[in-house]
Amino acid sequence: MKALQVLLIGVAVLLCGCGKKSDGKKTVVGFSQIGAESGWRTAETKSIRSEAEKRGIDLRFSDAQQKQENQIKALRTFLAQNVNAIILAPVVETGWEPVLKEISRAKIPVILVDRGINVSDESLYTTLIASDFVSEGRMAAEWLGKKLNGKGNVVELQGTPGAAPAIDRKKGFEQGIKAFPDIKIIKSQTGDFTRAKGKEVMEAFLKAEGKNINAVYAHNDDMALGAIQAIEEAGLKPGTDVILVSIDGIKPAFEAMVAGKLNCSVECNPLLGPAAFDAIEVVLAGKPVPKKTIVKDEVFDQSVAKDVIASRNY
Ligand code: GYE
Repeated sequence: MKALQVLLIGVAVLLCGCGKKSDGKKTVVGFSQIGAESGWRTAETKSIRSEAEKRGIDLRFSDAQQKQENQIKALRTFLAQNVNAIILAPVVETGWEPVLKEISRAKIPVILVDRGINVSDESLYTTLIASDFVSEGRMAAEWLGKKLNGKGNVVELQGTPGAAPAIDRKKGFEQGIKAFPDIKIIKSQTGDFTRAKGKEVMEAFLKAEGKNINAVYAHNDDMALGAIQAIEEAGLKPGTDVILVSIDGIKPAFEAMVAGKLNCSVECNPLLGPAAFDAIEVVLAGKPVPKKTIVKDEVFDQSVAKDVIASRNY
């Protein structure tokens, strides 16, 4: 960065007083993260942490190890600490109303990132910043339908039960695949968004169905990468004998595409830090924010992987 640019940014930071409240104290934000189950999630955590640091925000980070009860505990701790705002990446869609009611009574804004929730009263959260998971599932189905020339047997590796991206990516894929009546989903099971579980479930699928399986649809890249290992260990060629499509677009997925083992990945952008803190600044300034911000995603397959891999940021 050139000296002038650095100077200008410095002046801008001083003028807007980012990260500081009017009393001169640092803005305190609690972030309840799901865990570290996937490359996507690690990238999201990094994005939120580094954006907080950049803006001089005091970030209280809590890792829930995939458990909703841990997230609820973390939210109550943030409430007791009287933080200025909360960022919540909710592991599942339901069960949030009691704790969100407590937070809402204290008038602490809640920014939902990456996953949505199911509440009867939408005023219990301030805003949601996420991708359109139904559309991601549909894009995966359209791509796969064409790749299989409209015919074949698919096995599905689902994300965490009850999680918005698992529910919606399943729904979107089922909608999209209807356009190809000769494509059947012959098995569908959760692999919990992890590589280890993806491998384990794929091993069971291969045992039961063997060469009957023409393709894998995985709700995230990590499970597809696990499935690739299982396919190789079964003596088959991933990417050729078995076609694989997944979602996220993390760097290791691009590497697998370049190696010819993964066929397609539908992007889901995890770099939500800047948008989350922009929303917090607007809300804390007393201004309105949109209820929902949808992050735009693209489809990448083997034909473009090599050209774009260097420009991938996560
Ligand atoms: O696709 C998956 C992760 O909530 C959108 O969670 C996120 C999903 C992501 O574990 O890899």
